[in-house]
Amino acid sequence: MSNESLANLLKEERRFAPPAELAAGANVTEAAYAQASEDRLGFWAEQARRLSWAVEPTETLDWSNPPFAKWFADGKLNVAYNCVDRHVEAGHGERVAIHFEGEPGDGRSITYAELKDEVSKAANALLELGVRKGDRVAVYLPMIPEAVVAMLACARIGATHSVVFGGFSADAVASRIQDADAKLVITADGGYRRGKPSALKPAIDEALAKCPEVEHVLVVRRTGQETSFTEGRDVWWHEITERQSSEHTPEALDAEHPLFILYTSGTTGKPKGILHTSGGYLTQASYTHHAVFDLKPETDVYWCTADIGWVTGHSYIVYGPLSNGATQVIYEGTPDTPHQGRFWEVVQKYGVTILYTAPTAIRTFMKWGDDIPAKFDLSSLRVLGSVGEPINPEAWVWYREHIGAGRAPIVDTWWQTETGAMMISPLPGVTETKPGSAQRPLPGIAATVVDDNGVEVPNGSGGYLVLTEPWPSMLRTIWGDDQRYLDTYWSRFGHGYDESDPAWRYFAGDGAKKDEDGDIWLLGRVDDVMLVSGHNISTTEVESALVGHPAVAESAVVGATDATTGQAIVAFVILRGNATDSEELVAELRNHVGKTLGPIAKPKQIKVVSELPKTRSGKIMRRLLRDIAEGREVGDTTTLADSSVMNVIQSQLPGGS
Ligand code: 6R9
Repeated sequence: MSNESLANLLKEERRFAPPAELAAGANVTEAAYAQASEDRLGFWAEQARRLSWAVEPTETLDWSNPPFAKWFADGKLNVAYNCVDRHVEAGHGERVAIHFEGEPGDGRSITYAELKDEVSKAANALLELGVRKGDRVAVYLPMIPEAVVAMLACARIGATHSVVFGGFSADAVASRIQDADAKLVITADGGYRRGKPSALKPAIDEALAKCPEVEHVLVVRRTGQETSFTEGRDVWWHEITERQSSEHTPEALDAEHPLFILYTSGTTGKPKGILHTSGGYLTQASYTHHAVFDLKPETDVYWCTADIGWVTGHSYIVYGPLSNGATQVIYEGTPDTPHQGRFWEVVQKYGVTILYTAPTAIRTFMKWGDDIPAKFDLSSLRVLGSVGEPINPEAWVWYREHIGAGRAPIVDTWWQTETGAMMISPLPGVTETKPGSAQRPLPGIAATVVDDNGVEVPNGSGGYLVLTEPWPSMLRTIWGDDQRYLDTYWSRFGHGYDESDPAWRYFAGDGAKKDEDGDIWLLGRVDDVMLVSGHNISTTEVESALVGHPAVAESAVVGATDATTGQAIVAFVILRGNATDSEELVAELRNHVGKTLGPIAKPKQIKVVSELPKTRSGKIMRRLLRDIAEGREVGDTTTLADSSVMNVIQSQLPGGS
């Protein structure tokens, strides 16, 4: 990273100490860092004991064939038992596991005892349909409780689930079903989005024309809309589950038994099926949820707004919270249906104490205005989380002030589908937080920043984020493609690059810097870093500078090929409600970036638009904007949350129709 842009982030001097009361009663204190650094494996062995094992592991890490790890390999457990039955057995059967809030305003609360019955019936239904341990099951559902039940039912019988986000096209679903070789699909007639039923089943019907191996489709009735049914293949979820016994004995599975495959889109190439296994994954998902959110299962009401089709939904709606016996909210729909205060209404209704959401959502709430959250009682909130992208300081401070009443600590959690669980994050009762920084590797996690040659950079410098020790919830491989696993993550630095280097280094693909205290600041995907007249400039920093101007609500920055400077910075901005597009404003924004980051970072062009192309997890697809900036036809849009957005953007640009 160039030094001029680094200097900018170093200017962020605001600091926020943890609230004294939270610190005094925190689940995890400063001592955990020292304990874990003295004996990292002993630390994880202790965290594994937070779970119930059918056979306790005696071995912690087997790293004899790096970078293929085995954690707790001689232990046996059942993940669903850990998430459901053991809480009932401990006398918490009457505790609510899920408060479901449907978009149309319907809902139901499900206790742990009820969840146990539902998961057992679904497990029995899967068995009746011929699904066996080791088979793959694709899940294509809206955000309804059945999504959680379906995943846990798979885990219970040892089937490996592959959840595909409900917004993906038939083609995207088909390629994922084929790659995982799934034998059964669980879907629904539809779900509610933006005030109306939106069909899901037609995409499955279309996809399955190309997937002859799929034997059955289980269909949940959510909307009641007209749905085509293929005799012999399709089965209604309610019909088959109703007649099942609510007794099912969970099988003890090997710690390394495959729990799920989740496809990450990646910027290029075919999606990668990230494989996660059971014991290590659950250990870290469970521990981090307990530590980073300071979860008190008796009193907290937790809400993660992610979709189940994103890794955040897997680890922090299903496995982390349920393994900890949490009470949580699951919300089906969009944040502005039927009104822009819907999230805050939900917080008030259920007394949510811990909220976990994404920077893109926070910036949208900022754009809608401070007066909207102000109408609701948000005083129950005590910890706020952020995930998915670097959070710009502007949004961080707004989140703290307007949602957290200037009191609730923010935990900015860095992790990936591949890491399975959180890796770098403040701890709410320990860390003095800095707006925009994920700060410090969690206890038991080793991460640093290296330069092009893989050498650790000194404090105050930038480079690439690497993970320097294996961790329990790490991906085990890319499904069916060990070589791609090695090439993508382990060949850029360390032993996989240079055999004389004894150390294995996981390359995360993110740019990062260390500040003077050694705290880590994430700078976005390395593929997105721009090279302008020989200077590396991170898209994140230019975007953050633009959003720092009062007229700008959101921005996305790309480097477009330029004959003179190599790459030129092109910015797409969404204005706030009270600002209008004009030449003066564009000039002012360019100057504002110049003043904040230095003249080299001034965008060559600024284009005002009303939408930005995003994945469902809120990540901007810069690749598509680069296509526009370089005048090419727009590439593959199948992983966009809303595929019509690219047409909208193009029609708003000069020469657009
Ligand atoms: C959990 C998740 C992973 C990529 C990751 C990074 C970005 C996620 C972040 C963050 C800065 C954070 N990312 N959290 N960047 N600060 N707190 O998002 O998984 O969808 O696989 O994306 O997201 O670029 O490499 P996934």
